[in-house]
Amino acid sequence: MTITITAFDRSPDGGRGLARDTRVRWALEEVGQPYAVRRVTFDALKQPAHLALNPFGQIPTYEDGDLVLFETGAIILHIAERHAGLLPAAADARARAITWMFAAVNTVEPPVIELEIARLFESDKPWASERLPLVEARVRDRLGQLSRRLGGDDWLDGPFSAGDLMMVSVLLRLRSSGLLDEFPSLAAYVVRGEARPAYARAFADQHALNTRP
Ligand code: GTB
Repeated sequence: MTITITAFDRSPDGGRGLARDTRVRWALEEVGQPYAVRRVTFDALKQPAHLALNPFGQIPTYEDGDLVLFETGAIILHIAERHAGLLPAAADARARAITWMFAAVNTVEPPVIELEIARLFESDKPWASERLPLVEARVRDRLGQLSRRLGGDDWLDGPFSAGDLMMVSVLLRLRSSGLLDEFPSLAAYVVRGEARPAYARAFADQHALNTRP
């Protein structure tokens, strides 16, 4: 049975890899699982056929036979649990890697999204110049905490894991803000993630889709 994921018919980022299908592609590439991509327009996202897959009308979704999943955290955990390569075998190390997955989506990504919203959608508001520094400060707090934990290590807890895949994916969303460069060890961590052949393949595939004529 072929795994099928959904992605934007055309991502608004023009192929910069910021839409969340990229992290699922990356996980599938890491574990060597082939997959198909079904493109979904913004209109189709909110139609019954897609809402049956994801009640929130979003991409990405994941289908494998009768199994339908949404939420990238759940999708990547599922992939990592079923295929070798993204989670350590030892129970405690595995639990810690999963902890980092949750930390990425629950603790680091929320202020990152707040910053995107402040920059992209609120910059014309009369209170924007007061709010933006507050949001940036919350992102800096998280980056400082994360960089202190990473220290001089390559990855968050031993070998590369699904926790790193998720954390790097979240941090990539910050690159255009310049904030990541204030934390050189995190900037280097992200570059290490991007240098993985599986990431390069995932990025190239979504880029080809989003830059096609
Ligand atoms: N919590 C969910 C998950 O992790 O799967 C969030 C899924 C989600 O936010 N999906 C977005 C979506 O479908 C695409 S990734 N949005 C359409 C909608 O809600 O109607 C977020 C995203 C979108 C676009 C860019 N970009 O163009 O730069 C970056 C990130």
